[in-house]
Amino acid sequence: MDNKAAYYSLTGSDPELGAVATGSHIDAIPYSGKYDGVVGVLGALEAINVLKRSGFQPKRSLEVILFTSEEPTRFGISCLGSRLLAGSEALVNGIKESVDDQNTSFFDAAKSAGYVVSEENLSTVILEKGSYFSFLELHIEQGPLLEEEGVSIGIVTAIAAPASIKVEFEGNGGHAGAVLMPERNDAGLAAAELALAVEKHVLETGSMDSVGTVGIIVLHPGAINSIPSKSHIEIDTRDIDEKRRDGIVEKIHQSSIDIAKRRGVKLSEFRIVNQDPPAKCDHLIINALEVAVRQLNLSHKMMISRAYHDSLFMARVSPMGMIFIPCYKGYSHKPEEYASIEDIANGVNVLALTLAQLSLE
Ligand code: HGY
Ligand code: MN
Ligand code: MN
Ligand code: MN
Repeated sequence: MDNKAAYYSLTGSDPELGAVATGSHIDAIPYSGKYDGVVGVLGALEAINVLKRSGFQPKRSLEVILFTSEEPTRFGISCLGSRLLAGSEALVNGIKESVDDQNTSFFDAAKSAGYVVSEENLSTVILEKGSYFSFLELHIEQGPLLEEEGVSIGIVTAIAAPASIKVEFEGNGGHAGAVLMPERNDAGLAAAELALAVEKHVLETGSMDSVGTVGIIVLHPGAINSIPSKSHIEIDTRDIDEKRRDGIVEKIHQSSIDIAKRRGVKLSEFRIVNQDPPAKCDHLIINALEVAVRQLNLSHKMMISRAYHDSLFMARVSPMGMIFIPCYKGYSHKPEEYASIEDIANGVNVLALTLAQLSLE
């Protein structure tokens, strides 16, 4: 695999063999923390440095990948870089229209960050299946279990299936004083009702693994004394069970149609931005991780990842594994996010030992 996707590497004695890669992302959602993703990028660099400093000679090359735009907040789709690497032709086409909230296109943003990419050559980013022998990502848990149970390392067995939906309602709007209640078709109330419907459909599954969030509701014109004539809602729903998650998406769609009808508003958009399958972690990598945690005498537990990661898409290119470390009260996607230097060091040591094992396979 040539180095265009790898910014840092340790060449193997047999560089023709599929490399072992590791990495994560450094972008973050607004008003959030400093550890989500970054631990997996700096940790990858340090793990390879540790192996270099120790004079370790891998058979398979080791590569670090820094994925762009893992968070959906800038260009409207999650894991943009790893999706492209994993071969999403739909994204190759869709990304051409994408602009951020400063009206900067993806290509302009990529060029200003030094990437040499254009509409013509974007497809060349796509990796052949099997381009890597394995891919491994170190990440904070973004949940409370490891800290609560006093466990040092999480060995991830599977990553939950995420879906995101954009909905728009339109009504007549009008004067907040002069339009009497029976005359109204309030797009804002339609959005509010849909948000509660999302919660209802998620809870209805009866499974703790089903989650749903309405993180964005925008009302137009956004004046206290004007009835919303437009509402824009963004919904995130996930489950480790894909079928159950798809059932939630279907019910949300049906509720959008029913609410629009009942309230006399127009459902002007119902767009599923992504509806991804879950991913299973590879047994060879899980076993290598268990060997590493035992060698380091670290407590560990098998667990699923409720957050999605670039690994969810790298699993489409090569066998994948993830290492979790505890984070303070499980906080993430908020400024209080924190991981201790000891926990990060544990994660990097497990990563280095596992990369070394896999590179000798
Ligand atoms: O939302 C997620 O699961 C990830 O942290 N971006
Ligand atoms: Mn995140
Ligand atoms: Mn992340
Ligand atoms: Mn075990």
